[in-house]
Amino acid sequence: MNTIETSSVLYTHYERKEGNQQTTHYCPGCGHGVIQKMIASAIEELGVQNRAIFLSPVGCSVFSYYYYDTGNIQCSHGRAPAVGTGVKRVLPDSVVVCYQGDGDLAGIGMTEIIHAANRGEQLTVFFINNATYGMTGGQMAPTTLLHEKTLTTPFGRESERDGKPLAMAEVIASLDAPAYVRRCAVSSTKELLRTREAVRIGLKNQVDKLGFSFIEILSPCPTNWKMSAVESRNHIEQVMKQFYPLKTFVDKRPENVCIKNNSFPLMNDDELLSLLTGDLTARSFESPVIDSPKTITIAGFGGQGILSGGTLLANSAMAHGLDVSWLPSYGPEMRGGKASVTVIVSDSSIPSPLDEKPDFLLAMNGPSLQYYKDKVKTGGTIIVNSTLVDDEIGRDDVNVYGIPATAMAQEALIPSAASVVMVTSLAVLSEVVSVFSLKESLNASLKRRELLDANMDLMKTAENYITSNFLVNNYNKKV
Ligand SMILES: Cc1ncc(C[n+]2csc(CCOP(=O)(O)OP(=O)(O)O)c2C)c(N)n1
Ligand code: SF4
Repeated sequence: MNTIETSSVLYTHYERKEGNQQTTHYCPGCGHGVIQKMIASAIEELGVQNRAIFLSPVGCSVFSYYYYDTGNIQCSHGRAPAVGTGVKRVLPDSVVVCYQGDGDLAGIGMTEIIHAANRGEQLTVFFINNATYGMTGGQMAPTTLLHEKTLTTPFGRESERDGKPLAMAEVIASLDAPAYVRRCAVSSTKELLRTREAVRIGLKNQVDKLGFSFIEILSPCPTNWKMSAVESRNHIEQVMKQFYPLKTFVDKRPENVCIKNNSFPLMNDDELLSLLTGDLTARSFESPVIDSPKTITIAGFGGQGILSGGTLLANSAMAHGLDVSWLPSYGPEMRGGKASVTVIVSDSSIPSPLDEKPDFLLAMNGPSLQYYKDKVKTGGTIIVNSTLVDDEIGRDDVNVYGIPATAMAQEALIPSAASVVMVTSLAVLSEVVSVFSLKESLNASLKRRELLDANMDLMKTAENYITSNFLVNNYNKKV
């Protein structure tokens, strides 16, 4: 019988989750898991487990120390090259693995990485470029492609407003000190084999005290790209690789000729636009009357589309020309953990995104209702997902409405769209945004176009339900 064994550098049991100690916390199809396995195997092959120190970043890979049976340090956001510099100078025989995402390395940590590379520190840096802030729900990263839609660029990244994508391997290769700079991908078997080779070379360079090695790896984030695992690998092959060419930029190993390529063969806006589809034009609508800022909290568990519901609401309010803040709160898991988002909409500037007393609570499950119900302002509104919530509210100073959001979304075969039902209900019951602008915003920003019709139908169903149950000749009827 064939068995697939993991590396001995990885723990056999991950202590983090009782009852689920054999799987990592990464989403299916994520690149982090396969890359981390390659790094572990290379450490094992090089026989340096007892000298290896893994520097975990802030980002989806924050929990790497639960997986690597090596020395471990969890660094502040973006600071792995600075921490690594300190470790390496105190322990010159250690083998330091800096593992960083694009938000971590090319965003908040840009200073640290440039100076460590420029000093030629004896480090191996793995730069996982998934072109998004994965852990925080898919905001634009410095590496996000032009015209790519993200949570913070719902109509696509624009160079005039957001700058062009940062090609980090080219930037690092423009410095004199680095010993090895290469860009790889984990998008096909062929590229996986090349990446495995690059990972091994990068770590061996450190063992041989050859200098600073930088390996950028194009890596899928199916969850935030809103693609299947296969689609996200194709996206790397067909779109990302054209902007981020896979090549060795610098290789100063004695057996190799030094290759240095400072040209930037990047695509221009039009070339990129031709690769990406979608309506990029933001629309504006007549503004609803908002006499004072309104705070809406949507709360439930990960997987109910909480953050997307908040985004839809925020985009829609922006399309009305209103000022908006969007503040998510969730655990590191993308599925199952507590999740909430607070959106504030206002016709004047919003001094702070923090408001613990919402005007509207959209409670997607029982625990979130219990947690937030007493925080809702007097005169405010609570809309509950009546499929999952039948708890007593215990307040007579707020308006309460119920709608079977989960059941409706399941019936429409888009179970993760329960929040769309809730947000539509809010639009029907309040002046915060209009159902029309919700629909237009969804149309403009939905990446999975094949689900557009089902979402539109679901909104209509929710609108009809609220209108017929609560508004037609019966305004005060509540649950
Ligand atoms: C100082 C600080 N700023 C911001 C954050 C919020 N934050 C957590 S992870 C993250 C981005 C991570 O993105 P990336 O580095 O690309 O890694 P990924 O999650 O995609 O693997 C941000 C901004 C934080 N935790 N600490
Ligand atoms: S959100 Fe993206 S980067 Fe994070 S674990 Fe999931 S697929 Fe991976």
